[in-house]
Amino acid sequence: MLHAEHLWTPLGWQRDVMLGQGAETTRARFVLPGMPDLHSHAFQRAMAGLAERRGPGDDSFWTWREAMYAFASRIGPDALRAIATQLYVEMLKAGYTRVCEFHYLHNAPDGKAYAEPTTMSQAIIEAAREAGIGLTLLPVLYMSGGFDGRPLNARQRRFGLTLDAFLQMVEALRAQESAQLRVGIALHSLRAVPEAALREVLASPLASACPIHIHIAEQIGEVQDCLALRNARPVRWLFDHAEVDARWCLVHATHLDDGEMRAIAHSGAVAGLCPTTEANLGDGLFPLAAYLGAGGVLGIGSDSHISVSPVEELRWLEYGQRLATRQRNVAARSAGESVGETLWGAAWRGGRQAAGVAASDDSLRGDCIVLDEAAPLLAARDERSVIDSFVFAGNVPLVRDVLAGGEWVVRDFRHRDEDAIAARFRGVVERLAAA
Ligand code: NGQ
Ligand code: ZN
Repeated sequence: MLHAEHLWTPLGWQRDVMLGQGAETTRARFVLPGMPDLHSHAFQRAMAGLAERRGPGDDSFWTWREAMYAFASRIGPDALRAIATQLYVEMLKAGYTRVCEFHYLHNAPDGKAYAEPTTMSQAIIEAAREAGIGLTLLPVLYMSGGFDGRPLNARQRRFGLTLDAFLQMVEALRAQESAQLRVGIALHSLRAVPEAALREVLASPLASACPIHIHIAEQIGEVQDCLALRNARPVRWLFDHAEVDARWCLVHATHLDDGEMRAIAHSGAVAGLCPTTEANLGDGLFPLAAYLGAGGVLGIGSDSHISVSPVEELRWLEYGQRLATRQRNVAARSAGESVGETLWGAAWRGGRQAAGVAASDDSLRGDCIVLDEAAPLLAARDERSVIDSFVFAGNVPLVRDVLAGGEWVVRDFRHRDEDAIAARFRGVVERLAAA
């Protein structure tokens, strides 16, 4: 059991709360709800830092994507499992207690389906189970290589599924659902899912009551292509062709006009923001202040995993706005409101929604993190200041213990199996580097 002297909830601080199970009671000064990571491509963690060298011309999202495709083509199920397990341990230690895995690496490297089509999904499920992180698995539908419906290129064939194969995969995975495993669906992007397929998926009973995620309007190039071929901007087109509601998570949603921004905010859908990846890939800046002003729901994801840290995502979410507007405390809406608390609470609630799990008091108690009250940075911090110090000033790990799904997976900064998991990861990455 854990005795939390101060437990933060989106409704405010609670005093003297008992959490977790077990006979022995430990004490903690500051406890926060664990953050959901609403957007992950786990395999990309193993190439973090390997695409930061200039190529022959100007680099962009699209040149990064070529490097990513080349890397993806070498990942089989064992490598995926080892990489994802290590990543999920790192997530837990950083304060994420649940992950939405936007999973499109379905087929074998030669592009053919595995004899057991869910082989790669199974690797993700096992990784999450071994790490002890909650998983919302989002099998991805990926059918075409552009807005014009062109076929997949050689490197994209690994991602491709027919509509029937996709629905069968969702159904097979759904049979495994539990408290720690939810299965939603994802449409890779408007580029990758033709209109007719979009309509059919959304009409399927398999999509009726689960999270639905899609990459949208991340790059200006996509907005231009969509305008040219479909006569509408991507977010507008989506709202004109689908009932976008609270089941949906619009990942990135970077390039919005005012009407699109309002449409998302009023729909109750989650804007899935991934600030460190969006910065790394040169995507652009989400209109945060206007969106919060319109009552929009948001959550955060680590996406390419160039960084694995909820505080760094939130920090960059706020700092992007400060740099662009030359103002401070942009995410806080009223006098006296803390930016750190506002963002932690908003991203927790929106993240739970995007993950398809309840955001109740109860759910909070099974997924929470204990801050290191002995850290010099937290000296003389109290209920009013601790979350801002954690979010903005932590440069060393401040997450001491982590409870995920009601179990202690991190104690005293150590994950229960971190050495074996890291050794296996190292072996896989060394083999990939040597190949
Ligand atoms: C992905 N990642 O699917 O991994 C994408 C790149 C694409 C981001 N958008 C590929 N950050 O969008 O076509
Ligand atoms: Zn993504």
